[in-house]
Amino acid sequence: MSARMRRATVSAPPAPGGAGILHLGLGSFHRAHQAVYTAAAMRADGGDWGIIGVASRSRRVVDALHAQDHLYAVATISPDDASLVVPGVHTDSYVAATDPARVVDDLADPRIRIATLTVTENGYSYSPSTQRLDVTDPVVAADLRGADPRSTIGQLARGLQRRAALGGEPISILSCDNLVSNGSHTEKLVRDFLGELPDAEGADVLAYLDRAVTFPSSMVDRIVPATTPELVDRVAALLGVRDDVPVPAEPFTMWAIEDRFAGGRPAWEAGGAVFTDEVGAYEQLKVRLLNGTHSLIAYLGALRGAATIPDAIALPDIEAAAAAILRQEYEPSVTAPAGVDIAQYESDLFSRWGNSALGHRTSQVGSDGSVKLGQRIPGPVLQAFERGAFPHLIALTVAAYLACIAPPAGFDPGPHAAAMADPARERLSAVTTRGGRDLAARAIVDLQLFGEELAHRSGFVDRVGDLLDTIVSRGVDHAIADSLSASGALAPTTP
Ligand code: CS2
Repeated sequence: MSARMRRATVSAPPAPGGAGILHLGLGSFHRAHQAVYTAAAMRADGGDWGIIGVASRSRRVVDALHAQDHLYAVATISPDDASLVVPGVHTDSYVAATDPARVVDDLADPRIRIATLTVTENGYSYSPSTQRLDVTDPVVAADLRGADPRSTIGQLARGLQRRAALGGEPISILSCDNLVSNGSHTEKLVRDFLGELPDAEGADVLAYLDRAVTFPSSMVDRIVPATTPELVDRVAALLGVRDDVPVPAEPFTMWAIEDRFAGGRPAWEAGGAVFTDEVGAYEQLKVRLLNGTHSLIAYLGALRGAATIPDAIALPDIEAAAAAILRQEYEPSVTAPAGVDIAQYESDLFSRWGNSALGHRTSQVGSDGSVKLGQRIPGPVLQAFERGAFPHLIALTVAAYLACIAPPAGFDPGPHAAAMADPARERLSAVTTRGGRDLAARAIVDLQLFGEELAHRSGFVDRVGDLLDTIVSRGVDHAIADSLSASGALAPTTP
């Protein structure tokens, strides 16, 4: 982070009107995105839309927020500017793991009219192979048996069940995670949960859902790296008080939301949110062009020793691979929403990834690939085959992912890959393979990490395996050059 912090804007003290929103997933992204839009909405239009923030397990942010009257700073950072805002919209916070019953109580409280979610792709207990709620997950199974719920879907379902019993006030559940059709996805999983309950328990709630609960979809976008000790010091110097949990974020921010709110909503448009019927198109654009390419940059970058996304995209062959995947493999798979200029969107992406002041780590973007890639790649792969094209760069993304998360014996993917967390790491590492094709088959065919349809594309599976072998035996730069030349894209000239 190089730019000097210049301005601080502190908004009014926390939500004087009280809380109308319960937010599950009190991480950095929520605090730099939805909270900022909500502060703008309340400044413009008032309303009792304060937010009760629920962290899933960690006490760190909750303890700090309690000690700081729920005030914290968002630092907007670019190479030539940096500024602070203090949203001041949280009225309370707690940890779901230590207070699971309270989540149910809050969801049933008629003052709460929206529940928002940023629980990551991994937080939905979705099984790509059965395409429904993963009822074999022990946490979900315990929630179904009636324990205080600990899975997000269990919390929502049990909260809605209680709310139905207490009078059935309208509420909306708004997913803000990078999932295609995140609203209907969440609704389906909640209905799966309720459908597993004995008839007498489930039926009334399902009728309540039909009558008074909506699940709007939304597309969220803002690059939010993890907080560093350096940021904490810089924010303290500017504010003159210590904030233990400031959040760094890029200047760009976007939120496209379907306007279907059962119990009202804040005037989020005051913060620049777009209310639109085209959320699906926004989501596809973002999840494929931004997130899909982001994954490619993160895995290739980590294998090349790059700690951050800007370091990775500064390498000419990774930049060429990013341009090729964007233009040849992701762009043909999307339809731009009205008013969005794809060429401009793509050129903005390169500046956003290149924001060297942010320090967004390859290990952060590369984490949880087994769940993230399932949102980002299967649609574009299948669409490429329909067009008669072969998605070489998407195959390279998966090969690089496997090289990072399940490195074959004797291959060291380096420290940035080792720092990537992934729920499938153990399942993938446990396989003894005779080579890349075996490992690719294990991930794509046996575990169906990326859904059922890709499992039948043996040409794709084999190509992933072969690229993985190339990474291991000849190096990632050879695999990049091979994919670029196979896709007909020009490889950069090496000095
Ligand atoms: C990233 C996203 O970690 C990742 O997988 O692609 O978190 C990305 O930074 C955000 O979606 C940007 O809105």
